[in-house]
Amino acid sequence: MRVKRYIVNALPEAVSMIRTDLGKDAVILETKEIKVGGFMGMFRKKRMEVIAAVESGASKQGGTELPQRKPSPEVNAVVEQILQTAQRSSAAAAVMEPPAQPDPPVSDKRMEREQFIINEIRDLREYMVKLSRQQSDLHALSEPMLALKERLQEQELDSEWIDKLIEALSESEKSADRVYDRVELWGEAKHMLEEWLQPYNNAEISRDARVVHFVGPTGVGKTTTIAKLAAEQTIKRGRNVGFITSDTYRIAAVDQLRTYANILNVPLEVVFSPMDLPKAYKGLSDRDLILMDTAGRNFRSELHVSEVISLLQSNEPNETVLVLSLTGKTADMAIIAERFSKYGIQKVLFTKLDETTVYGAIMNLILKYGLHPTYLASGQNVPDDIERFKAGKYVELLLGDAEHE
Ligand SMILES: Nc1nc2c(ncn2[C@@H]2O[C@H](COP(=O)(O)OP(=O)(O)OP(=O)(O)O)[C@@H](O)[C@H]2O)c(=O)[nH]1
Ligand SMILES: [Mg+2]
Repeated sequence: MRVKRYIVNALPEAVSMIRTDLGKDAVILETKEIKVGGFMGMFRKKRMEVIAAVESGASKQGGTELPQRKPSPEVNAVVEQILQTAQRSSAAAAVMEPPAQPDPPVSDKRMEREQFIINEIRDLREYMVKLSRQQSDLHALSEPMLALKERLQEQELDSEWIDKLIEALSESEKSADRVYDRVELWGEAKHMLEEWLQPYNNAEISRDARVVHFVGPTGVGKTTTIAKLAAEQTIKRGRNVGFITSDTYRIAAVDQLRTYANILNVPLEVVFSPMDLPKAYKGLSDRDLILMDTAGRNFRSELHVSEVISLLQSNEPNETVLVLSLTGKTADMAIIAERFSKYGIQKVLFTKLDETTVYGAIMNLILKYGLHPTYLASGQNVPDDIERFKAGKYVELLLGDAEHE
């Protein structure tokens, strides 16, 4: 395709030049009023800038020829659309007039201006390609499929998983040779998401672990959760639980856990540094399960992460659970999950389910970092407000009600 630019007094003048230069198949892409010449911004004359193009085989005289570009087939299709639209709108202007004088030689300034126009045209092409892709995607999706996509976007599920799910559902519709209604689509989506989460379903505190460390950002509910789990493990599993806390950072943090320890009748050891750990373990040698509390810190900082990791030493079978609050931002949770997953942490526990209606972060972290969710905490009541993570129940929360979304 050849593209040329003309500066003329009026459109008919350009039309005749275009006809002469580019032939009868040329079309006008853009017309714009511009001001040229003058002195200190005054006495500038009004002129018209006309951009015209032709597919091939045009004459080479006149106008300013812009560099050739080799568009992709998709771009060609979009450009074809632009050309047709421009052809329709400029049809009225396509009258033959005697050829006028060619433009003056190209100056540096003009070259710059031309480059600017080339860039503008390229941006327009890219935008049109993007737009046409989006349009065709939207046209391809049924109303229930669009509603599902919107629901999952509201749930802040990563677009990677949304696209994957929509693609799988479209495939399923194709093989069923029909379009699902909302209830069917939600049912199928639930089935697929549960399958994705199957490897992560029903994880809990490992029965083999004798020491379980809890780490996580400030105020997410580590200490409260430890108290809930101590009650669960004592009552449901009949295990003798002991507490260690290394949270000597915050005033009254030890007292908080000590209060729970007294209520639950669980012994507590306090450690100030990794050197105190052997003594603490010795003091709890009769316990089946030791739950260790740590100080909440800003774990966006690598230094704080390595500090807390240095405290998680044990010769006994042990595991570490990352505690995250669902009231946190997904992007911030992802940074923290990434920091800790580098140290081999595989389990995560989500709190404050009761304070949000947006659940996508759970799935994002599970699928992206391979973290196994253990429990969902949903309130401040110790020991009641906690339950094991179940994929089916979680997917129901994520999808919501088919009829109401
Ligand atoms: N709504 C709600 N509140 C919770 C939940 N879990 C804990 N909390 C509350 O969150 C606040 C902080 O809880 P903590 O257990 O002290 O949190 P932490 O992670 O130990 O805090 P630091 O040790 O300071 O980092 C308290 O008011 C808890 O009652 C939950 O699942 N839902
Ligand atoms: Mg605490």
